[in-house]
This record gives sequence, C-alpha cells and structure tokens, in this order.
Amino acid sequence: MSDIVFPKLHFSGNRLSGGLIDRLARRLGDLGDIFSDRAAYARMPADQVVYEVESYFPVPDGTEGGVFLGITYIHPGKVGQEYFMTKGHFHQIRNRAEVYICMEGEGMLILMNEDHSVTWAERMEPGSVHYINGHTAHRTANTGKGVLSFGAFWPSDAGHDYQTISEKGFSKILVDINGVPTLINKP
Ligand code: PAN
Ligand code: ZN
Repeated sequence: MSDIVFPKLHFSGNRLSGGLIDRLARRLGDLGDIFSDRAAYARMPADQVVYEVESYFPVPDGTEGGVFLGITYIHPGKVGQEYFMTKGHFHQIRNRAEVYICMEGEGMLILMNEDHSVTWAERMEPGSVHYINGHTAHRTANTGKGVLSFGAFWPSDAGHDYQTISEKGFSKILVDINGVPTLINKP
C-alpha cells in the first residue's frame, strides 16, 4: 500500500484545503452536559457555534499505523463564567497520545488523569506545542477575545471516548475570576 499518493494539503491561516476535508460545527445545543452553570446555559441560543473542526482522515478510522490531523477553531465566549470549550475525551485506546500546536489566540489545554483524581492545565498561545500523553483526557478552552485555533495530530486507531466525560466531566472547570482563567473544583 506504500505506493498510494496522498494529496498535499494547504492551510491558509483559517482554512484547510486540498484533500477530502471533514468539517463539523459544535453548537451550544450539542454541548448540553459540559457547562456547569445550567441557568446561564439555558439563556443562550442553542444554535450559537462554539467550535468548528476541519479534519483530514487519510486512512479509514481504526487503521493501525496511520495519523489523523484536525484543526480546531474555538470561538470566544463564556457560559456564565466558564469559557467556551470542547467536549473533551479520552482516546478509546487509552495509551494513544496526541500532539497539539497552537496557531492563533489564547487558551488553555485542560488535562485529566485516567482515574479522574488530577486535573491540570497548560497555557496555549501561538506557537505553543503540547504533548498529550496516553491515558489523559483532554479538552481546550478559549480564554481570549478572538478565535483560538490549534492543530491536532493523533494515531488513526485511537478512537474517541466521549461517554466517560459526558457522564463524569473533568474534576475541575476553568472559569474567569476577575479576568484570570482559573481552575476550580467542579461545583
Ligand atoms: C482534537 C479534538 C477537537 C475537538 O482534534 O477532537 O479539538 O474536541 P472534541 O473532540 O473533544 O469535541 C482531538 O483531540 N482529537 O483526538
Ligand atoms: Zn484527542
């Protein structure tokens, strides 16, 4: 199979093109269980886009040995004091790692260990590179005034376990306290 020629992609700064690109948008209405302030969430429009992802899947999902890539764009905003963020997940095959590279904006990469006992965060700014070890849940939050964009690269057999996060969440949430992004225990 080594003779297959894959297209060369092009990233313009806000758009990935050149191959078969999968595009998705996650709206507030799709993210019902991730934000802590239920009353603030209920007041916001369900069709408001929180983030978009452009992905390139060169091999079928589940293929061992391939690599997938995705560009995530998180819009600025908050639900109550909690910043707009991604759903977050563990990889289905827990030991599969990932690399993120921040391109634009300001944010935080929120990480949690496998038994949910420790949650921590790394600051994202243009050029920051983040190695996400296997067995570590990951989500990103936009703490800035503009779009936060970052590239992600992960093994094509990793899979995504959203269920665990949807049921239990992360053990800490990232909120704005007097203008400072702060991790606090989940209320
Ligand atoms: C990323 C994420 C992307 C969107 O490409 O999938 O940022 O976040 P959710 O998948 O949690 O909605 C990645 O970590 N891929 O493995
Ligand atoms: Zn991932």
